[in-house]
Amino acid sequence: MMNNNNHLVNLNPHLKKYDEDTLFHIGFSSAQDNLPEMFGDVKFVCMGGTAGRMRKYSEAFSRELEVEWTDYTKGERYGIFKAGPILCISHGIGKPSASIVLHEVIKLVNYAGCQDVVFIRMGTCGGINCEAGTVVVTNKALDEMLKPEYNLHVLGKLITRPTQLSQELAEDIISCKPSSNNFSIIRGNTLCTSDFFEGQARLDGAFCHYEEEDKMEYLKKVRDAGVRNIEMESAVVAGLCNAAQIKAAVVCVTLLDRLKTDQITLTHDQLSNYEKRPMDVILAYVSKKLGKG
Ligand code: DUR
Repeated sequence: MMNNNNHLVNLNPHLKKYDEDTLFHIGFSSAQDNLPEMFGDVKFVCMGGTAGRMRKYSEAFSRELEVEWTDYTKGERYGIFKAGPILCISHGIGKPSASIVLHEVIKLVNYAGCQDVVFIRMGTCGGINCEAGTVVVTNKALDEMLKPEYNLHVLGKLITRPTQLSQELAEDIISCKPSSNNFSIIRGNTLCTSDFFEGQARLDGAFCHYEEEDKMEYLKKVRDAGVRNIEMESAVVAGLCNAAQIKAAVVCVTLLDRLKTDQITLTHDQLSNYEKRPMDVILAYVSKKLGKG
């Protein structure tokens, strides 16, 4: 029988009709896996692009917080790791990939009966008017028209979900200074696009019908809307967590300043150093929340 632990408000009423819900892309079943036992203690769901990075983050959480580590990865789509009360899951690149895993993870935490869970995207991004390596905590995710909306076609109609993130959680995160505090942490809006090249006004894609001036004109408009970084998943995290009334945050490190360049030319060492920064920030936050700070 299906776990009777549904507690999140606003979730799909049809779910009650299923004796078994197969979470196909992450490889769990509400009837065959004891989700409350496996995941009932989860308080933080951390998400980022690649399985390899989420594995590293989960290993660091486990080491630093001295909590048990488990690799729950089943298939090849998404990596899933647990470090005590922290679930680390990869979401791939872009809104469709992030949306699929978020639907399943929101149902997972619901079936597991997780209480007061927060979702945090820890990612990479392009910066606007800030030095590479800056960590940006998102206020709201904006679409390409600079609206704070996540739009999706459903039954042939466009539906809109708001993408304002929790101010309280963002402030809480920013107030926890990581031990390796040799970088800036700023707040700003995040432009969330459906493409890395033309969608982010790059001049170096396989196709480009606009000029440098057009690119700069758009990026300046973006900057004037309070945008400090550009990535491809924040709107889904914000939109779906708002719909589920789950508190969420987006914490991303900039890999370049898009007002200066388009190509990411960091060395392997620079990249892994920058990629550790969202981790340092969230480790400080989680440590404080768990009373280990
Ligand atoms: N990303 C961007 N734009 C950048 C740098 C990083 O979208 O300029 C993020 C989002 C996406 C992945 O998941 O990293 C693309 O490299």
